[in-house]
Amino acid sequence: MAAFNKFFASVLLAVLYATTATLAVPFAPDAKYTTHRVRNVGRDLQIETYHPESTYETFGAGVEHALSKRADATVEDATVAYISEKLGVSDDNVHIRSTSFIDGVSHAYVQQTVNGIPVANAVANIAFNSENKVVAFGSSFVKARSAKVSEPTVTVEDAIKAGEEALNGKFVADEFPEPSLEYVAQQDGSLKLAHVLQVRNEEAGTWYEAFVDAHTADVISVTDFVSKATYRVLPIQKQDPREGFETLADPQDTVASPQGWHSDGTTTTTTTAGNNVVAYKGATTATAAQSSSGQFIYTQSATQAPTTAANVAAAKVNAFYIVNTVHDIAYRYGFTEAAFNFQTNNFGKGGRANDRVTVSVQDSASINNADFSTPPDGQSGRMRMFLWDITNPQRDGSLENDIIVHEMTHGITNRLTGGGTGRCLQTTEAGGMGEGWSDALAVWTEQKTSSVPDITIGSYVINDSAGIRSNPYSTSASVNPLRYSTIRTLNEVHDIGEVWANLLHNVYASLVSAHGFAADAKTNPASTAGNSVFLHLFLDALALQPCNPTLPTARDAWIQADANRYSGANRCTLWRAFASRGLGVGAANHVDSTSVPSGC
Ligand SMILES: *[C@@H]1O[C@H](CO)[C@@H](O)[C@H](O)[C@H]1NC(C)=O
Ligand SMILES: [Ca+2]
Ligand SMILES: [Zn+2]
Repeated sequence: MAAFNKFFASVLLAVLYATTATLAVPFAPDAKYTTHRVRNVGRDLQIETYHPESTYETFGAGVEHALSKRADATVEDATVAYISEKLGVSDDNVHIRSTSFIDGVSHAYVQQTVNGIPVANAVANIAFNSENKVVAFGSSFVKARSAKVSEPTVTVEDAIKAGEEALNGKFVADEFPEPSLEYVAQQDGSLKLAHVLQVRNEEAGTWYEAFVDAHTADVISVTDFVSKATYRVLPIQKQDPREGFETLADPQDTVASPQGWHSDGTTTTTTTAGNNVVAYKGATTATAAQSSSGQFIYTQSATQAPTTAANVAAAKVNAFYIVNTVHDIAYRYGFTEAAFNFQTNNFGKGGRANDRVTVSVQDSASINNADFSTPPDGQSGRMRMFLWDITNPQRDGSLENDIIVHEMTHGITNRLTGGGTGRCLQTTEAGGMGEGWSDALAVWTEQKTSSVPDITIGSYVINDSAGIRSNPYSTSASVNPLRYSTIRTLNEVHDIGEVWANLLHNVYASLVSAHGFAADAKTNPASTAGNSVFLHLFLDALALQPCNPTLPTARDAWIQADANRYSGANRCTLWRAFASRGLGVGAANHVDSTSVPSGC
């Protein structure tokens, strides 16, 4: 019944959108992509969340800050000095939430505070290059006009009850952080005081951070930790034979995982449970066991149901291998403990520990999909892989590497953007880009040579070579016609993601054309090949970009990442690639520009 209601509500919403679209303001929702997101949550509740727009400036070789001349000034001091001067706020309003250091660039992520209380949706991020100059600054600080000091009149207990009721889930006291008080900036400039607490519903697959008004007990905003992949199913067509299984010896990268994949330095397992990942079906204790000969060998049978014991084990082993491998690759390129990654033991290298990724294979909660929830640094990322019932026997998402990589990338992008809060890819446009990065990294891992073929996602699970997106990713505009301006006609995050992923596909092709391809890029970040350059800029830009980026601000972060790491050597290559699909100089509000800066 609940499912029916939900379905009905979404149909209704679709009809309303359609009606609006035929009226005088066809693209009215467009401007709101960058600051809003409308969500249907819980029982008959629709919440429109507001994120003040992030301003974003990048400074190429960098600009001085007030403490530039002071050799002993810390990143924290320099950040407070820069922001208080730049935004005309007092030092007390600038609270450093986290810092990270990635290959010569120091990042600080900042929360605006008022009366000593954080303003949840008012944040800033700043980056300093190796010469201690400011290279990027993003801010959604607000002018806090009406913030009279007020004690909450709703108790924490009542707020929990209200959040659970409204969002149809549970606050899990022994697992979730203690509720805290934060302000939520409203569009009219006022601040509302809220109890902040997490609410999860295992069956429905929801996991929210709820902002419960501390005076009215209304849920006034949510952070949605779940990135859902709602795969579109296409009519069945012919399919190429799939690539076969291989037996790999010691695939772990011991630079990224110093204790290997089965030890956290204290406990060593002989199962698909380790420092970065636990892969299981049903319960975290139901992991695939290593045989006495030290091998995880389970032969998958394509003609039998995925639920046979051997097939379940093969799925757990493959998911474990892929998530660990993505951990290791991303680690090499900057997604380390101090940059808010997912590990049980951080080996004293900073960041919050005890947050390895949990991977539930053949999760029974759903079908034909997969999802990834990214709570803040210090709480495990949660991946759920489902079966697909388009074929007979059913197919298992855990055996399609691009789906696993796509899901894991949600964890990377949600953690690196905004400094580990999990709060900074929440607007429609930023959420759409989240889907795009996930496809783009999945595609990156599958590249084998310097040729850049057209490529699809999800073709195995639906047994259709066309895959689950509307077009293959392609350098040919006739194969994939998506441009920046296409977003005007789109409402759904995966559709928006296709635009960004195809832009990145073209950026990738340009860099590989300029610098070639290295087969060892996954473990050699020192490579100068184009695929390595691409992945550096990909991760560097995530840490540099503002909270809730747009396509133009994310593009600027790529250009700045190149200035930081390669002294701008790829500036024109990047601009030309972005401009080729409408994201050139001056592209704004989903209006294309094919211009590149003078000199390019
Ligand atoms: C996949 O599609 C092909 C072509 O339509 C079909 O012959 C084959 O039986 C399908 N495989 C499964 C497992 O459904
Ligand atoms: Ca962590
Ligand atoms: Zn996704």
